[in-house]
Amino acid sequence: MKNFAHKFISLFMLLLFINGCTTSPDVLAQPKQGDNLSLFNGVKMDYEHTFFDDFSNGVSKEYWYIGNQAWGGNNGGVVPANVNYTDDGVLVLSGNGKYYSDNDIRGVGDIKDGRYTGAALISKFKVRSGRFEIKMKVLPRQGACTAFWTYANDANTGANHEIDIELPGGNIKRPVTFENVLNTNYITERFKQSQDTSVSSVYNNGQEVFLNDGSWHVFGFDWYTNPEIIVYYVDGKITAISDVFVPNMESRLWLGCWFPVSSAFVGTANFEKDNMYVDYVKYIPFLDQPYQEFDPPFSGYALDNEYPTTPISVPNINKISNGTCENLPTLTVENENVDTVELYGWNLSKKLSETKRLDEVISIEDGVGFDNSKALIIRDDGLAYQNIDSVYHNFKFDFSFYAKGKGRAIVVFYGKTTSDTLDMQTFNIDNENLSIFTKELVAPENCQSMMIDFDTSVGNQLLIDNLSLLKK
Ligand SMILES: [Ca+2]
Ligand SMILES: [Ca+2]
Repeated sequence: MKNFAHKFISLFMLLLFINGCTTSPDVLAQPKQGDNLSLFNGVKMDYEHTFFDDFSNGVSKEYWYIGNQAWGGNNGGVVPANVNYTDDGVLVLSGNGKYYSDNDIRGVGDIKDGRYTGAALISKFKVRSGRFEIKMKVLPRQGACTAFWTYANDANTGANHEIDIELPGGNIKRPVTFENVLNTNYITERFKQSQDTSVSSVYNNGQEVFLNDGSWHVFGFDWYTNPEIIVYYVDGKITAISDVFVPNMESRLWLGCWFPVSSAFVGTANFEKDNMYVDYVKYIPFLDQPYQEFDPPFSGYALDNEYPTTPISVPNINKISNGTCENLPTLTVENENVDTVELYGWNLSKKLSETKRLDEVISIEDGVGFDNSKALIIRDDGLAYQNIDSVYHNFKFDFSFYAKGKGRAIVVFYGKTTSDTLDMQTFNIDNENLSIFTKELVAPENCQSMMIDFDTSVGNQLLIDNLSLLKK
């Protein structure tokens, strides 16, 4: 607690002395994890200088730079092509994962083919002590870091003043999970405090919270410099408090999603494409809080003609990667010893009993699928499956696919590991013409991930195409 308790007691005595017994005790109470957010210690908001952007006019050139730069290595950076907005005022920031294959986005990091590219906005204005808030839907898959942060880096002094909200959590208290949020504040890259909080645990009634549930959540922090304290919150509940390594330099405000591939600190991006959505960003400075004047140096941003100019509609993201099979290349393997190939999200494999080469029991063929497009064909003891991470209790999906021939689709829901099977559902397929199969799926209690698996049997063949798993 450093000397905070000490300062607090002196201040308390002083206020008692000044105000007698009229001071409301909850103003003086030190904030605690799980408390409702309230202003601390009588600090006042500078409402006159409130910043609020609900993105109803798209992405403002007056307020925001659009990031066009990379950091962290082994990724494609953040690029303007991944920034969009809807006509009802939602900022759409896209992330392209490990299985991205559309070839229409170029990376600006050391990976250039569009994989591991995210999106970020950076404030043109400077911020300091105050309340910072964002209402958003996080990018709901592992491997992409959804973040909201203040940042000021002075290469001359080594100062790195930064306050971060990052998702998913689980960086410290493994596993990586959207049940947790990570809150970190820095004054240099080394001097920092990170707190990894299970959000359910801050609710007294023990309600489950999965921050990638597709609902809007409000994330933020109150940054005080006198006394030095940061109060982080989610949906009005305090998730973490820090009174060490509290920044005081003027900073810029950042928001976005990016791919920390080399550190894998938010897991692996085993998906094709997904989005983060932002309803609004709000910043209200605090009055009478000290700060150090600073001009955060900045480079690597979009040109004016790279800002989005036409709204898009909110896409319903297919959790299955390359479900249309259109970008899958022809499968060829060197010899019969190759038993699994990972192809843009598809794990193409064969049972132990199968002695044929993998490319004899699995093929990708043109002209045979939906509307004469490409499809995946499984023969004999071949099998094809995909894993989908971050699927939690009561998540509902519309699952559908086209199939022809004889075989099975099996949906498996897993707990903490893939040896912990919670529920399994089987679709039996036996039809000569391409037919659609649909079902609503609901994730059971304790669920963490799911698998969709297709197989057939010796002497038989199963064709599949247009697979889709849409979260409801
Ligand atoms: Ca909005
Ligand atoms: Ca197809």
